[in-house]
Amino acid sequence: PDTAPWWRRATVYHVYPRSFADANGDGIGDLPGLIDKLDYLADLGVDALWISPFFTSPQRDFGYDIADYDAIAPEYGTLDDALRLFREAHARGLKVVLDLVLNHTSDEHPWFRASRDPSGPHRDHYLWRPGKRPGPPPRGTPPNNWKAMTGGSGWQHDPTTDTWYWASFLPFQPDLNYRNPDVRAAMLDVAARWLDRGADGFRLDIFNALYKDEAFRDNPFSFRPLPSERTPDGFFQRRLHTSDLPETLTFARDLRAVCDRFPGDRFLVGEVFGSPARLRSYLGPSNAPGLHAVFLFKTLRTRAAAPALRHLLQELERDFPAPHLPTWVLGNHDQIRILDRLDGDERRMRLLATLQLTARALPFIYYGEELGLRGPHIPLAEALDPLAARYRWAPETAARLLTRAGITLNRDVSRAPMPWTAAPGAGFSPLHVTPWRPLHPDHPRVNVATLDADPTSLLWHYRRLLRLRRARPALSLGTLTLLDARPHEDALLGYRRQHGTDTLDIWLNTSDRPHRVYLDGPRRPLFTTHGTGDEPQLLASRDIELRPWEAVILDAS
Ligand code: TEU
Ligand code: CA
Repeated sequence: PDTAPWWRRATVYHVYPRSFADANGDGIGDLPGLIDKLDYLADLGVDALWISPFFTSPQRDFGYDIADYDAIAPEYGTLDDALRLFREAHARGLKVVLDLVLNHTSDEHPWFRASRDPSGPHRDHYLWRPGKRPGPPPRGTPPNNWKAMTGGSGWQHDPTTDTWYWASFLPFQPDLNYRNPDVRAAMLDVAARWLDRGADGFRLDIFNALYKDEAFRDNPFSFRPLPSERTPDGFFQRRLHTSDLPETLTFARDLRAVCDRFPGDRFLVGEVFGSPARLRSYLGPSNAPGLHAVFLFKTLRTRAAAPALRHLLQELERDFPAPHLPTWVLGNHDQIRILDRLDGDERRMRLLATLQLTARALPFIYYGEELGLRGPHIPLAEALDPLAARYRWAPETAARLLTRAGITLNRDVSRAPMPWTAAPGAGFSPLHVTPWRPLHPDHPRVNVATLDADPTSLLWHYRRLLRLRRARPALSLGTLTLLDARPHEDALLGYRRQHGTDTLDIWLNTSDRPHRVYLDGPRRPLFTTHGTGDEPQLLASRDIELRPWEAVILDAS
């Protein structure tokens, strides 16, 4: 019997609710729209949804600026809709993971409004400090040298009181003060209430920023910041006092304890950045567990070439050995879409998707990835993303270069409406209304209905892989060992997944040439990127020839 918690066998589908499906025709995706599409998601073969924030918010960062953690933004629906979403998802065997933004609230949250009053009871809910030199900038100076994740000083001046508040991300997202026990308790209660309402877990937004140095000491300057510490404006510093404080791990354990009070393996995945050791630390030791998983963003920067992929698998096995489970992300709402990163090369995309869904990892599929959705062209100057607004002055070429380096300035591009049909408007809204952001011009070709009708499509590639993943426990629970790809290790990647008597071999050819793989025993091909799944099974022989850019899954049980 399979006693593993659900998330060990799950594939998670990431929904950006504003862009998924619009039920009431205002051009904005909503919860009733998402509920209408649950059959599609269940049929796709995913096991859980992670939904970007849908709580009450001025939407300046599209929900990552929350003004009420217990209410649903009216454009997305009502609390009843959220409860119905949980029920309908659960009825289809789908878990629902919410996006919990603990680090900061909106500056329109009642706590923050109240905290502007230095003598008010909520003053200490946020990080208010006097400046180093009094007065408004540029003469007055902030309390210390800390930089925001988005570049520039993260201190924001309040002219009425001549004090500064700290904001790790954007100025309208003031950081909460987790050294205040009232804040800790209140935010743990937010989590408990959503778990009680039926949420199966949380994705934790910029979790590593929760605690800041108690003494507000300056961060050290660095000419060589870690990749995760690079900001778009070039002000480099080490986030020694603004990130990854030990207190954050203690909080992770407290949050885990809240989850563990509820039945059904409630799940926590952290958005954290940094070295593997640092990331792993959030999982805690087995006798004092923290988060269940952390995102590993290196999976979305790897090129589709056998040597790099082999190296990545080796790293993941070394850094996150069982019982840890690495995660595998190819894209999210902050990053350029995978197919754009691959310059539209769907062959590479299929190989990466095969790897993502057959490696020893918890995969996260960003909505539209299964269609090969690409980002429409949106000039920086027309972006609604507040991050893009900050860099509106940047020339397009600079923005493109930064994107290549892994810093996406215009996140609108990867948040295009989901194309459902070939009709004008792509079936995103019921009527022919203009969606909140432009559809990709390819939508008459790249949409659910059209790809559903084509058994060779990328959508069917995902469906077939997800079905196999469900049918074969080795693909989720199994160990991973690399297979010997010599003498073609530059072109071929092979690995074995094994769980009990269930054994599968996966081979990828990341080259333009055919390559032969020698097998050490009889194998039955179960899957190939180059087929539809209903062709007669090939007979086992001592070797198999992989066509250019082909991936195969062989039964080695
Ligand atoms: O993102 C945090 C973050 O630092 C990056 O993902 C960043 O947006 C990216 O590097 C820019 O290229 C989280 C959310 O995922 C993001 O959508 C929010 O805007 C942000 O936190 C603030 O809540
Ligand atoms: Ca709507």
